[in-house]
Amino acid sequence: MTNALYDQFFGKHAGKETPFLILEDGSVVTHAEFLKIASQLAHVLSAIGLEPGDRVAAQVQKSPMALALYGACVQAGIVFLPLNTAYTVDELSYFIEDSGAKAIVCDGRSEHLLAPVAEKLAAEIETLNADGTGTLTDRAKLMPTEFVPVERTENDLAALLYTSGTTGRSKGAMLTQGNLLSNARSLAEQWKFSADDVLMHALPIFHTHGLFVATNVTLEAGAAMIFLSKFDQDAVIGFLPKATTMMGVPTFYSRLLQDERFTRNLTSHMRLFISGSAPLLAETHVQFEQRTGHRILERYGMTETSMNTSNPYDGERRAGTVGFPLPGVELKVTDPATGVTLSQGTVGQLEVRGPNVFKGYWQMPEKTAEELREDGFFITGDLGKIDEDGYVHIVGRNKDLIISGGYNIYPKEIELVLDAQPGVRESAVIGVPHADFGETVVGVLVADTKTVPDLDAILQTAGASLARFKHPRKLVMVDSLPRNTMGKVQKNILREQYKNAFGPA
Ligand code: MLC
Ligand code: AMP
Repeated sequence: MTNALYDQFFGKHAGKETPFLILEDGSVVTHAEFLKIASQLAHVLSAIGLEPGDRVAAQVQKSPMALALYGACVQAGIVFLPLNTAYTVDELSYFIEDSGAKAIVCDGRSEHLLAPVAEKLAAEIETLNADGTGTLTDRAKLMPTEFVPVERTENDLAALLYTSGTTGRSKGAMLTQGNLLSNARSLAEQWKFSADDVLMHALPIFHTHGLFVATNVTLEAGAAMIFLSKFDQDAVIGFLPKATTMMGVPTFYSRLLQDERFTRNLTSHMRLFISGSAPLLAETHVQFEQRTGHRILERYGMTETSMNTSNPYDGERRAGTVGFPLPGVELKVTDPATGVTLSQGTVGQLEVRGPNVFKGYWQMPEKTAEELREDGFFITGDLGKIDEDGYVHIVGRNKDLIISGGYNIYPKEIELVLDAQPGVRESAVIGVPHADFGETVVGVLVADTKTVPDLDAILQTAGASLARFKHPRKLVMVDSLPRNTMGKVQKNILREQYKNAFGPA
């Protein structure tokens, strides 16, 4: 029987009484205990009637049980579909229906909201609350603590992670066992993770960063994580003396730099700080080194590809760059119009190929064909160049995307909501610099000639269907939107115009 993901990340830790999760209350879940919980959950998934390849959609708060659900899916051959806890029912319904999930796991407080979706799909619904209680846990407790893992090949799906599309319709990125395995192995090696490491884990576990980069690397190395329920500055600073490494989005590091308790002394024992998911300002990199003596290691990845590049562990970590392609990952810079490879130093679109690159978008062959070439290169939508020393620089995006505090926001999705509001003729949504979140959302509205839009009411209505982090932080009225000769809205002009909306850029 083979299930390489199980063997590598879970099975090999059977019986190991070393810490895996160190929790905020000081309690510890060992590797062996974690595997037992995951096995019990795998039994529940089987008892529900889930077959290998079925999808489990989970919108649950971060907890050891929530993480063990991922482990359970790996063992039972189920495709894990984690969902942002900020999503509204409207947003969730789409993901759950599109994936055809056979089971939904949610907080007890959302059960009544998701019950109609579950009914429509004839899906089982189980609850898992932030404190670890719920129907899922009740059932798991009655189950055996060992589960014979289901056979899986490296080409079988392990997870479905939704990423929004430029048309406003989200796409499910199909990640295989092989994608996750190869990436975690490579990262653990590059970043020299060992069983002695303790990772500060303050990221959410519904995205690639917190779930696959942080967790899989820790599991690969047999290391431990300080598993905080969220990024809480006091908790991070309080627990840092117990950590050896940290992973975070740039907002984590810029927030820590604002805290006078975050000193050279506090961080002197740390081995490594890693940043990704959004651009780390060179300025933050420099300030961080001045304050702590550590050079943050910046890496670059995506939901569809996991990690593509990384600054070196031993060599120079160059501020404002994302380092070199990981071993086995090919990266080229191409002309967006022709796909022809450009010469070194020229800015173009970044394309990547390797064992890390996903299998395609769930039930969207046309979208897959648009972005994943037949020869295996994936068109990332990021713009960049490779410098004379081989470092990759990301200089912009060829996709209409805002990244706020590490969360992706697709303007089209918000524009569709704004356009439907009374008094709005049309809208354009842009990202502008923001000191805390890196970028934040501004909605530019053109009024209908007959009605005057009520901006407060618009924000409130938008809030009913869009997750809070997607809400425009500012709405402005203009007479008309700037357009080019083709009639396309020139968002670059708007971005320039509103770049200081939240203070000097
Ligand atoms: C929370 N809010 C946000 C937000 N996070 N708004 C915009 N952008 C965000 N990222 C909302 C809250 O709901 C709240 O609403 C208000 O903003 C202020 O909240 P806060 O207390 O300041 O936020 P906080 O809870 O501290 O969260 C901020 C954060 C969090 C940066 C810690 O967003 C975070 O953990 N981000 C990490 C995202 C991540 O893991 N991305 C990886 C994607 S994978 P109100 O109602 O109070 O105003 C990927 C691939 C790769 O990209 O390469 O890794
Ligand atoms: P997601 O779709 O959430 O996985 O986000 C992936 C996107 O995040 C990439 O396409 C990049 O635009 C961005 N990203 C990730 N890491 C970095 C980084 N280190 N620097 C700049 N952008 C990054």
